Amino acid sequence: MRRVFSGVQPTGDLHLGNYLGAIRNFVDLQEEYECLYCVVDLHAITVWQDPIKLAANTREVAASFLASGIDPKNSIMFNQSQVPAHAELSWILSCVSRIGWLNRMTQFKDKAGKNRENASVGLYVYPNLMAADILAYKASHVPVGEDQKQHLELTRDIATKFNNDFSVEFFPVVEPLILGEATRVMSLRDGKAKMSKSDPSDNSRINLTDGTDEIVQKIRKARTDPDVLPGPEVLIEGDLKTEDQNKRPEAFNLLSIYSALSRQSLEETLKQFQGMQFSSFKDELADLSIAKLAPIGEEMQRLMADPGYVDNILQEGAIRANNIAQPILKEVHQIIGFLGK
Ligand code: AQP
Repeated sequence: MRRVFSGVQPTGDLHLGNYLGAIRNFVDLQEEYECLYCVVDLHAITVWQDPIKLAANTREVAASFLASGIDPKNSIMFNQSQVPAHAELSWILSCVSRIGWLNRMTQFKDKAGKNRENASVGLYVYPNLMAADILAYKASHVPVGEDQKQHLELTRDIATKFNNDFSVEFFPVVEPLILGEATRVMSLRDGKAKMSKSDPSDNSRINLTDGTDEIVQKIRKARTDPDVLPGPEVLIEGDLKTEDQNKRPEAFNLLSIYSALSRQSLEETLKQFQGMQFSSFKDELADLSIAKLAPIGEEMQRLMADPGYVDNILQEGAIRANNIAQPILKEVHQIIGFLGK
């Protein structure tokens, strides 16, 4: 069975990183796999969310799925809290997962920061819930950005331990799908920091709902360096040499974004712009970004103005998702030895 599961948190300000690292790949995979795409609201509340904004952000993520090209008749689109199997299986998997494993998760360290003692327990066990999201559907493939790779490795460890503990071949060992030329889009203000919703600077990211002027301004203001654009000599077997990457992180971030948006290899982009000044390249990047993103932003605005339509799609998706997850959860109960029908 080739089944895809992935999710996006409704934490506001969806950005180009979410699009290139995840949502655009969701669209591409629809033809080949049975796909479930989830607005992971249970994950969102691991840090405080204003209830009114959470509901609006949930619709925004759903609108971004639809506007990017997810077909809700074909793929299953829903919000996580509407399918109880996620929370239930998460508890069971929390009893399989080990504290030592969670202690190694870098995202918790980054998000909890120095205030670790005051972070929610939910933030700490977030990866167990993510494992439950995937395994509740026995998904075989998970498209994500590179930042989620470690959590997926944990999902594999949890699935393997469950199978070993109960001497079954029940959960699949999932494969991450980290696709495209921009699997880790970096901040426009700092080429060493991930483009992120929670960055306080709006200029650090291109939001999917940004208009043409905002896109142009943010790209013009994006941090660069004084040198002209490099050529393909910075590649070794198609990959960027680490020393070059470390020397000019902002330059390569913009070049990777261009490659991903134009669906061409980094090598082709380097050949195209070799020796050019950044000011001219930024004009090209702005034009391309507007051509690719503005129609999505406009369609998102249109959909968000019709919450009833979006809510219906999510509700229907939740029924279909529940129909897949419930029998799997029932089997899990039997394997564990829980009494019941
Ligand atoms: N910068 C990025 N480059 C490539 N992919 C990215 N993703 C996130 N940021 C980038 C991918 O988007 C999907 C959904 O992410 P999420 O919203 O569920 O969680 P996140 O990774 O925590 O996203 P943010 O923007 O960094 O949010 P905050 O600031 O709230 O932590 C995932 O597949 C992710 O890999």
